[in-house]
Amino acid sequence: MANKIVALAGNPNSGKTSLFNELTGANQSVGNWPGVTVERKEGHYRKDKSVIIQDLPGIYSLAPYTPEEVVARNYLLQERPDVILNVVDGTNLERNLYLSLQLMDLGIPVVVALNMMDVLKKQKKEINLEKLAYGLGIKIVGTSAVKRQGIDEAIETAIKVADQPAPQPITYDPRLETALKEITSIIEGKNLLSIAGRSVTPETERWYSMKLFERDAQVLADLALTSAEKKEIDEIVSITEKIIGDDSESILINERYDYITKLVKLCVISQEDFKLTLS
Ligand code: BGO
Repeated sequence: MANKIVALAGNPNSGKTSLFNELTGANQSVGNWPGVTVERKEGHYRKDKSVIIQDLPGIYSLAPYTPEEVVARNYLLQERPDVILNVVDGTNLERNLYLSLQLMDLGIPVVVALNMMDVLKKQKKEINLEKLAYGLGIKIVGTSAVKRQGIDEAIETAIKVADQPAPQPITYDPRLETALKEITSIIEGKNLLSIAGRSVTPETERWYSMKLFERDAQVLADLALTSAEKKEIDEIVSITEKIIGDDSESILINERYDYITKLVKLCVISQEDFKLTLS
């Protein structure tokens, strides 16, 4: 059976290193990502050596602004691991889920390891994992990396999910969705200049459409588009900006945060809230 590649992705301080160490034990190698001084760690799952775990740098977003974001994003786009195990700090849910929503748009299966469950317990907070999983449309496993809880379940869930289709992306404001569909119809099947022999596929077209909507210069340069096609995309983006009344990057940021805020309200119960409703 071929090796499975699990990429560990998450915000800085979400507990990714702790989880990686627990998963791999001594089976790890450390180097640098090509061209940058960002540490690269890879290892094998200690219970199944055919599973390769690729630790990605801690990031808040898949924008191409910091060296860490560039490394993580290029790896996910070019290497396309079998599954992403997204480590989420449960005590900082909104900020962490912002990355999760972006990872879900890549067309790669995703599982969330909802970490710091022990801290949440101390804070007398509870997250309804079933509701959260339902709201995101992906599997979620509660973990505590320092207490060594839930770690094997998280990776084993990821290994199973690796053979399943990628998650259905969250759908946003219909005006944004219409723009994304229009961009998709222009770019489907287009060749990617950065990866020989690869093109925009049904799995990746949403990601590329979203990035073009954000006017991501790297993606624009990567797609073999004619100047007429580029102009058409620019018009779609400009019209949508006018209709919604915001710039395209902010439209996407706000849509993601609105979705997350509503979801978190439904899923997080604090004992303080419970006392308030009783009094
Ligand atoms: C320090 N529970 C708790 N309670 N802590 C956790 C958990 C968890 O589930 N997971 C991780 N941590 P990284 P990134 C530290 O280092 O794995 C802690 O950036 C300290 N250090 O132990 O490094 C973990 O790789 C001194 O905490 O995260 C670490 O994603 C005092 O969260 C921190 C207190 O974990 C970040 C904590 C000298």
